[in-house]
Amino acid sequence: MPRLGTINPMPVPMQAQLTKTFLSHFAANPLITFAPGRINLIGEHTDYQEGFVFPAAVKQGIWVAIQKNESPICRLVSADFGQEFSFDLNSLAPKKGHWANYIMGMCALMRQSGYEVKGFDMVLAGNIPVGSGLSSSAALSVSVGTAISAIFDFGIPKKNLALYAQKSEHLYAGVNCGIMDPYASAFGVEGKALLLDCRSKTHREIPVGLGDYSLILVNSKVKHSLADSAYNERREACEESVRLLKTDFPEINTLRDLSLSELEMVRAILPDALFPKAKHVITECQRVLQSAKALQKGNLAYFGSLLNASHSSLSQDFEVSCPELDFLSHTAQAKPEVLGVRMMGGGFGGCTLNLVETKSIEKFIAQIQIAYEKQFFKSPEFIPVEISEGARVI
Ligand code: GAF
Repeated sequence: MPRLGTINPMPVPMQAQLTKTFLSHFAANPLITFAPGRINLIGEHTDYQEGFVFPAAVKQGIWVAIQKNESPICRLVSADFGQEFSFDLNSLAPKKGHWANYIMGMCALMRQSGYEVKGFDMVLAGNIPVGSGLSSSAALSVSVGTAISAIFDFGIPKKNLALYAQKSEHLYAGVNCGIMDPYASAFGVEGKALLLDCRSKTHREIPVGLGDYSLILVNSKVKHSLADSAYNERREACEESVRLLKTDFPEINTLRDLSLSELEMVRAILPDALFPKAKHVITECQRVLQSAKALQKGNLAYFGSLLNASHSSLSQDFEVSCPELDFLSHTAQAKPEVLGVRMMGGGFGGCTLNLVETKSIEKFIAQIQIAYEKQFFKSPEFIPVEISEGARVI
């Protein structure tokens, strides 16, 4: 079995723990894979409208240990949950809310594409902070896909793994997500963000040079229970706008195909609830392209202002923020050592992404912590961002 070179090996305690857990449940040494979570510099709720996004892989992620077991049964152990689960490859059906759905979904999608997935034993472990919105589900699916492809020598291209992970999330978890998260997990590059065109599904790597500034995530530690259904509703709202706008613009396929001035020309076509959401998608796509240019020119002040504008648009026009994220953004935006802040990911909880002067980070952490605790009676979590490599066999 070819094993790819070791890049950024997983922390030894994690690797040792995974191998130990594997050996205590199954015989023989497993093959190990890793796939990271992701941040998104800018470009939210644009991927499912075939727009632009600007994500990057992070150092935290999901490890998978796997071996074949010459049967139709897949036996799983989650080291984090201390749980076991098994399923038969001949009767794959989602089990509401279960973590094993992501593994079953990947198997189902691979088999539908003609790959003869057979039984395996698998142990899973991860270090993505819970509820942070760093996309642990995409990391899980991509790590599992990488592992299955490697032990059965399928050689599945990364793009296909990302597409299976997206489809698996639709069919097995009920979230009609876009391609961004699994794509970033699969293709991530150390020190670079991916300027991804979600229509062509191709990307350009853009170095993230931040000079005297650093990126830090502030985890609000909230996840609102209706987040998944609200996400699907936002996607449907965009699709409804496209259906209505096609009367005047028959050539458009998604909101990405429209400029803001075109949208404003036909404002009356859209109900009041839909217009600001369509406006968000169109302006956010522009902000992504402007951000990539700003980063390439080293214009961090402008990049920061685009982050702030993205937050306002997500909060006021797209309505996917929440009081905790608005508070964290507004409090941080008011600080002179902060160039820009916005909520990150699907919304309704998770993290803000902050561009902060490196030498002032300790002060920033102390002040945000006090302010957040005073307002919400809970502590936020601060997560430094290290832009890292994508999925790999270890
Ligand atoms: C979630 C989804 F999974 C992504 O596809 C994307 O739409 C994001 O929310 C919002 O930008 O992470």
